[in-house]
Amino acid sequence: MNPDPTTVAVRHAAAAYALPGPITRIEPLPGGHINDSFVLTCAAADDVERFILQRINDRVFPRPRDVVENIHLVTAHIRAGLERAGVADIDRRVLTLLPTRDGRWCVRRAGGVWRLIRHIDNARAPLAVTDPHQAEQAGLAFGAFQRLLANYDGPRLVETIPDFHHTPTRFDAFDRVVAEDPCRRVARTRDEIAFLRGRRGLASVLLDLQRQGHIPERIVHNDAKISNVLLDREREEWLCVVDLDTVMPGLSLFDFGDMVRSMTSPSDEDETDLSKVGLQPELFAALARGYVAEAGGILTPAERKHLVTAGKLITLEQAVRFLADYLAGDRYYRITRPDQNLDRCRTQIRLIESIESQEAALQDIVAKLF
Ligand code: GN1
Ligand code: MG
Repeated sequence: MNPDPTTVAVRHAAAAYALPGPITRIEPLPGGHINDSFVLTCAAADDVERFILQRINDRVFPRPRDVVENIHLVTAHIRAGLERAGVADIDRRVLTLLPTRDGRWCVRRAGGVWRLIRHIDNARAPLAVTDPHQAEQAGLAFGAFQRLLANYDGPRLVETIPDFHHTPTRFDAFDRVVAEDPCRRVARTRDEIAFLRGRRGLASVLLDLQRQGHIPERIVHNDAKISNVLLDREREEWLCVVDLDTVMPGLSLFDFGDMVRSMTSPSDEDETDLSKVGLQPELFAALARGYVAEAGGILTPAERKHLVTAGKLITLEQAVRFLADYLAGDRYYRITRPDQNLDRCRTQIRLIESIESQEAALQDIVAKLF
């Protein structure tokens, strides 16, 4: 039997690396919307070793070399900080990007650009938050990530996707696709379009604060969702954050906002039963507690003040992005069923409504943390 083309491509890319032994298993790693990821199991001296080999989507990241260079700079800085702090088990507390045989951070093979990282065993990344403990752990993980990078002093990271969290620009792109309506989907999404446009005033709030000098540029993750947090499988405690593709200069509030978006409703991003979607104050409180415990010390007064606003804003931005992609014909986010991007947009809208209806109570929760 001939191996399928994907297996051939994976093996071809893997051959660029000095693995400890022959590959005994290749499994796709599900979850992401953008890249293709595979878990490789290799025979090693007396056991097996696992790795994650990923093909970077170069429609989304046109300069994959910049992506891996950013990841190298950031993980090396975090590793050094953990070493100085005497943290145990460092290989489980930060990703390890592995070089090719000729010392590069990625390799072009089989029509794609690939990179390899060490797999962290006995860990899992939840798809949705189920209880406050998990929300707190995720807050700690991303808070620590920001704290460890606050004293980064290397070369400025490349903006691999310019204006990634520039919400007004996202709205402009959305307007263009609504006007064009290439798939004739506007008529059936009038309500969603009106909802999002009604909140356009929110789009520039954080960027205005940055322009006025109230919130600083930092190095942030930019995709701070629950499925990018690794928890130890037995202890259910945070280990590190993963998926560092979009680590770039940005605002701390982009990450906190994405956490609110993805960690305060115990539902999947594409849930179709909207009665299951809504911000639960206990999850929000646990998330904010964890985040502030790690990152509180680096936050400016304006960053502290806008934590709730950030949640609403990043959820709005994500709704705009999902709906824009739905209207464009699902060209950016991978889908596994029709209307999935519309469903994703609807969960975000439901969440915005839920945040709006509880805003004062959420502000009280935050105020008590400082
Ligand atoms: C995308 O591929 P994935 O799932 O890590 C997206 C994020 C979105 C997220 C929504 C490069 O991330 O911005 O917030 O989906 N990444 C990119 O789930 O666009
Ligand atoms: Mg991502």
